[in-house]
Amino acid sequence: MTNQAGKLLGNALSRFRSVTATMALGSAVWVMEAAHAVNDLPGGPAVNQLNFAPPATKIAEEQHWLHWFMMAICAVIFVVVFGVMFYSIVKHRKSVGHKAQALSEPIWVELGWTIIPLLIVIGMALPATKVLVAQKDTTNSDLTIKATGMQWKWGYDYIKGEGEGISFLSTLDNSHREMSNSGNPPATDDYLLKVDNPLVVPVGKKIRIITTANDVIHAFMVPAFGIKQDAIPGFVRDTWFRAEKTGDFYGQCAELCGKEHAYMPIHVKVLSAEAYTAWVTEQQKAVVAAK
Ligand SMILES: [Cu+2]
Repeated sequence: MTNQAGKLLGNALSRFRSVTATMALGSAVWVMEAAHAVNDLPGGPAVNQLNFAPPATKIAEEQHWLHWFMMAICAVIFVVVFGVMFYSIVKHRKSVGHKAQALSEPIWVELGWTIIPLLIVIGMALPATKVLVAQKDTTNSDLTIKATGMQWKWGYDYIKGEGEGISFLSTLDNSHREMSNSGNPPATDDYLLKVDNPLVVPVGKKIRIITTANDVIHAFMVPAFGIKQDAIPGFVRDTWFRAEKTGDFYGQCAELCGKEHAYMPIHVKVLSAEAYTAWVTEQQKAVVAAK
């Protein structure tokens, strides 16, 4: 009986060992494959990305600056406050003979710990408010485009400016849908970010994006432009960007909107002024041909 139990235990152990070995090998292969096959996507996510997306607008640049500015202030406060605290705790501990002192709440301490944090908060709020106000200023745009969130695609209507009247839907590219459905997608740089019709805009122009939705709340987000605006059914919200360089920039719906929330990417193609004019002409020709 004991012999049998020992045998069973031995079998179980060796099976466990081979399963863990296979798992370790499998994950090592997976990590290596991923590291070799997926590359950074310019204008989109990068492999092992830790920081924000490289900025493509002035606003996004200022957001980065603010982020690191605040981070530095918080880090300094953290080190100073905890440094003084732990120094005091260790240096003046009871076991080395220190006794608690009765304090009469000196006024200079109270003033100090009220005024200094107040100044720090003001110092942080001023530059933040400046950027926030600039972010919300959608006046004097060169181009106005309405982005309508739908389960699960985006509709773009060029409302004002060059290209007025152009209107199309932008959905996930079918090949990416198939990759996702397969349950084992191959390593792809722009996985689930490829669309049939990207949003096309000219470089260096102020683009106002009006957001709304047809069904549930979605959100229009393009990290490289530093924009993220809810698209709410029955409401109109707006945001703006001025791309500093041409290229492809990627974003996604940023408000959980249902089972295919991950399948409504945003691809913005920023073209030179001439290329944009050519694109507009081509689009308008297509509209005339369709009539
Ligand atoms: Cu959505």
